[in-house]
Amino acid sequence: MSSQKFSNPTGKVTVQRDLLDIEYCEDFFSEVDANGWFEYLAAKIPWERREIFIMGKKILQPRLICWYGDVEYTYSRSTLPSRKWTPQLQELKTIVEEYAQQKFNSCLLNFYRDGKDSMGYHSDDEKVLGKNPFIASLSFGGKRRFVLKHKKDKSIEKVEIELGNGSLLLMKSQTQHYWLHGIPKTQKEVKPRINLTFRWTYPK
Ligand SMILES: O=C(O)CCC(=O)C(=O)O
Ligand SMILES: [Mn+2]
Repeated sequence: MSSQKFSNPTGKVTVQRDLLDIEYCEDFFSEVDANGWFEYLAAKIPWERREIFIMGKKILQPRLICWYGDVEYTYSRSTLPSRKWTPQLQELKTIVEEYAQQKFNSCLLNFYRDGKDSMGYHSDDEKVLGKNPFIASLSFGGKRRFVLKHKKDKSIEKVEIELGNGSLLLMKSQTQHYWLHGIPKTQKEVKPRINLTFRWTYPK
C-alpha cells in the first residue's frame, strides 16, 4: 500500500519531565492513509490470542497480538517466533525509521477489539531491548487512552495521551526505567484499534 509520509507533523508534542522523554505526533498519517492501514492490518495479520502467566496464573491475554521481526521474543513464559516482514510492514517500518532516525528489527502488533481489551501497566525494559529502549508506537483505528505513571513516586502526576488514528508516539532515553505505561479498559464505546510498537531486540 502506498502511503503518505508524516504529512503534517505540526501536532507534535514533547513531554520531558521526571526522566520521562516522549514525543507524540498526532497526525503522522492522514486519516485516509491511517484507515487504509487499519483495514490492511486487520485483514492480513495472523492475529492470535495467547495464554500468558501473570504472577504464576495462566490467563488469556485481553487483546490479539502478533510478533514480527528478525528475532524471536519471549515474555511471560510465552515465546513468539520470528516472522518475516511483509512488504507492507517493511514499508511502515522504513517510514518510522526515517522519521525517528532510529533502526528497528522487531515489532509487536496489538489488536484491541473493544473497550474490554487492554494492556496492563508495564515497561518495555527487558534485557533484550538494550539499555535505553527506543520504542516507536503507531496507532490506527479507534482512539484509546494511554497512561504513563512513575514506577515509584506516587506524587508525580500521571501523563495521559489519547492515542488517535494515524498517530505516532516515541518513548526514549530512560523512560522505560522510571515509568510504566498501559492502555486501560474502558466502558466507553470505542472502535477497534491496532497498535504497532517497533523496537530493537537483541538476540539472546
Ligand atoms: O497499545 C499501545 O499503545 C501500547 C502497546 C505497548 O505498550 C506495547 O506493545 O508494549
Ligand atoms: Mn509497552
